[in-house]
Amino acid sequence: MPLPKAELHLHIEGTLEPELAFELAARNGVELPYADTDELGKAYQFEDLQSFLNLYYELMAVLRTERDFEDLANAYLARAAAQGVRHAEIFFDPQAHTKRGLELGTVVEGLWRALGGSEANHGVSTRLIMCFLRDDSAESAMATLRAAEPYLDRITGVGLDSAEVGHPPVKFREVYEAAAALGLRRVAHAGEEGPPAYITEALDVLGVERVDHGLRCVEDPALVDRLVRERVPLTLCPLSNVRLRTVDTLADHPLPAMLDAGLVCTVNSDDPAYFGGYAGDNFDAVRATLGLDRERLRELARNSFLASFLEDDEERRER
Ligand code: ES4
Ligand code: ZN
Repeated sequence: MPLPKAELHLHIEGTLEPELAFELAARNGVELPYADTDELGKAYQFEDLQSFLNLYYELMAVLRTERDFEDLANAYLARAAAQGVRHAEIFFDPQAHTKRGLELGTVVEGLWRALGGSEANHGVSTRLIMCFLRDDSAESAMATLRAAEPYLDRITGVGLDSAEVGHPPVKFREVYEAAAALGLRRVAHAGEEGPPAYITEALDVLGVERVDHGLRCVEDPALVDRLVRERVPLTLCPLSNVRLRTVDTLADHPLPAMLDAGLVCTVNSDDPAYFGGYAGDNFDAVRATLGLDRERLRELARNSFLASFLEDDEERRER
């Protein structure tokens, strides 16, 4: 039995497996610039975040209808459940779809067809977090927030993702203020490729409750002290860090030192179809390569529920 865990850092578009990409391409008459899954597979060698994002956005072209988003989410939920995920807080990128001409409603309704039945069908409770693309303008993010207002009964929070360097959190100050005023929870990617100062800014300017990645905090001891003191959860993604060359090898990952320092770490999969594994695979990898013992793995799983946006009574029921 895999350890029960919550997944807090998962881009639903990043769960698009090559086989499903080709199936949806055929269903929708979308032409992919790859002959088959073998040829596509060769495109999964990434240099950095941007080289991954290029493929990630390219393959999204196959997602066209509510049913596509439903199938995508159901495929993820089934895989996650098999790896012990009992609760998933799922990111999606509205602008990546609306800029291709899709309606926001197609995305949200399609995802909801799967998420609405997830507890019954997969034994996984869910929350939906919409992310703003930080390499798009703040105006576009604000327009996206406004367009999402009819769907806010289905959306728990907002996040910030895509190309980090050169797009500091402060760019989205007003958007996050407006999101908070709507009662939305707030998270943001920070300190993946960007500097530790972006983590501080996400906390102080955007008011985030969790930091996605947050890996580069280790370069700033004063920031680590603060994150420990304030018990700010970090949603780490070890296999993602290896594939995007944020760390040299998994053996070099600072997770053990971060746990020893008292940081509230969680282990997540980010974009599992691209980075070589789902949540359980990430747990297995850190156990095998970083030598984390049972107690540490249980701490990671416990942290994942404590850092989730489940209410206290729901949290007890999940475990
Ligand atoms: C992402 Cl790994 C990562 N970082 C930033 N933005 C993203 N969107 C999807 N995956
Ligand atoms: Zn991410």
